Amino acid sequence: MAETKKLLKSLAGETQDVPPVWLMRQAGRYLPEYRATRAEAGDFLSLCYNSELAAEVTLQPIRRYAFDAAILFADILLLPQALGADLWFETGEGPRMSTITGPDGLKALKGKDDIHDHMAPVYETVRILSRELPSETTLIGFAGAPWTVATYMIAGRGTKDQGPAHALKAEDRATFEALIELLTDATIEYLSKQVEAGAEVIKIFDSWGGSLKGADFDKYALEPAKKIIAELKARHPGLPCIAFPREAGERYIGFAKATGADCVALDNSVDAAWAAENVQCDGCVQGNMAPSLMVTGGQELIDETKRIKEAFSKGPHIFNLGHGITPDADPENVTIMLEALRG
Ligand code: 1CP
Repeated sequence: MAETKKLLKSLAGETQDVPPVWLMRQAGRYLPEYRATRAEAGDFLSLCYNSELAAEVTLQPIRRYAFDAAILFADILLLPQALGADLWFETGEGPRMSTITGPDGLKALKGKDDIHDHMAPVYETVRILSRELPSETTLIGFAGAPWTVATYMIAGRGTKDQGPAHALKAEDRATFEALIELLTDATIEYLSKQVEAGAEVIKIFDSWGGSLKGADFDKYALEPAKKIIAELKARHPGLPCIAFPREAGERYIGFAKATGADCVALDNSVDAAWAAENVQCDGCVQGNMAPSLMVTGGQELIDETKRIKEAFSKGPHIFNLGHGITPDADPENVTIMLEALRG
């Protein structure tokens, strides 16, 4: 069947004069209406598990900007919580979790099929969204990639260099690999339920994928993505999948083919002209404007929007940032970017 939604057309390999557009973290603190709903919910995790309010914040940027896609409002760290890890957010600092430092921590976790009661509110958010979104808007479900989620479970927090996860990999490879395997299998079950609830596309966020090198990148970034995508496509034929191995650099080359992804999301450390030649040659790419331009704006924002659109104009492209929009972004700059892109 020919796709009618703009985002699905690009994912099916179509080149469009004006690419579809959405922004990572498009529902977030830069929007006053998000801050109001978050205050109503109480805190960030309560917002994630309140289906009505999570759907509301997912819809806010669609109403304001008519983006071509909505991304489910949730977080990659809900999955470890569903597996039994403690999770809380320190105000102004970010996530904190119980840590997995050896076989005992791993044994204390639940099994891959034991997550669904905990995740029921997230699936309900997806069902609400698939009813309420405009007919031209595509609904994206997501999860963190096993490696990225593992870095938080092992360190108990966000880290600059993923040191604790690299250390466990070096010192207790059996525990490390068992954790990656559990997360891979649980992610398949989690995403499969999102699709059953109405997600039309799934995205796998490997935000720390770039810190894996050589054979480790193949084993812990590429192979898990390949397994997740293959199993999801077996269960849901034709399901489009976006992979985001952030800061993979040269390893972006061939990543879509090797994993079966329909699209790779590019971070803003790679040049658009280079990526058009070396990555887009295999199919759809997403990205890759620097999030800082949404803070600084001006003529540079307009020029850079047009440059990226032009660089990717000869193949399928989804316009996006190279990473999430930041809380200090000016909502007016999003409008300026959309005008530069859509004309
Ligand atoms: O309101 C707030 O104060 C919380 C800020 C926030 C938001 C808006 C967090 C905490 N998570 C989210 C939502 C979120 N997270 C979405 C929703 C959809 C969207 O609008 O894009 C998604 C897809 C994520 C994914 C996510 N969470 C990633 C992968 C993408 C990325 O940004 O690299 C990661 C690494 C996280 C962990 C996380 N959650 C929140 C924070 C501050 C962090 C980063 C922690 C760190 O390492 O410093």
